[in-house]
Amino acid sequence: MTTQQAGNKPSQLPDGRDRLPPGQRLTDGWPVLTYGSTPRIDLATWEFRIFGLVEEEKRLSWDEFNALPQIDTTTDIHCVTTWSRYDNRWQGVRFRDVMELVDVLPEASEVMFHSYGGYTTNVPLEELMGDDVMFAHTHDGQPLERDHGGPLRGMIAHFYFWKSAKWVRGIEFLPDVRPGFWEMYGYHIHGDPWKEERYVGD
Ligand SMILES: Nc1nc2c(c(=O)[nH]1)N[C@H]1C(S)=C(S)[C@@H](COP(=O)(O)O)O[C@H]1N2
Ligand SMILES: [Mo]
Repeated sequence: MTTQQAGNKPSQLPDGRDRLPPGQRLTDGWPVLTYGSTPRIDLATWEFRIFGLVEEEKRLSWDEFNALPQIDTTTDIHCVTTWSRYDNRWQGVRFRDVMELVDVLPEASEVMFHSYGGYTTNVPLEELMGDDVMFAHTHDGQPLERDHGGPLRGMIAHFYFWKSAKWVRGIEFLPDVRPGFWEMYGYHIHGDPWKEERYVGD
């Protein structure tokens, strides 16, 4: 991994926090971090399921998903293994716009992301309402590579990158906090990089 030049890049976020969270270092490359193997996904049978605490469950085909309003946004990646990568340009669909397709029951407070291959990760619902919380199919102008989660991955810039589920295939609304895959194996249940919520006990 090479070190990215921090030179011309803004070093603070609009709210005054350091752009680079504590204990992180910049990289130009984009490492692949997958537990297990990359699933093979056929777009003809690809399906996105919205379920759990919803009035009525909903399933979307690839075409239906891509017919949703599209956004274009640029975010930083922060991996818990300490690499960060600035200025990733993503295109895809905002989380809020997916959620709007169903009536979420009032008792829902948490979301579990589910992936092809069995990976899961949990995030509090209220922390998914931001403009740049999305499902991405395009990175830096190219269709997302399979190893990086193509055809579709979650992208949540304000958490460590394990919260951004590759090969995402559904969201489940839940009444309480349940640990996802890495959260069950000792990663922090919340995962805020600026608070260094890396592992259990941090
Ligand atoms: N489905 C799935 N999503 C996943 C993972 C995984 O193993 N499976 N790894 C997570 C972790 S720990 C990280 S750091 C990022 C890595 O994404 P990348 O391989 O595109 O860099 O994906 C996250 N999403
Ligand atoms: Mo990670």
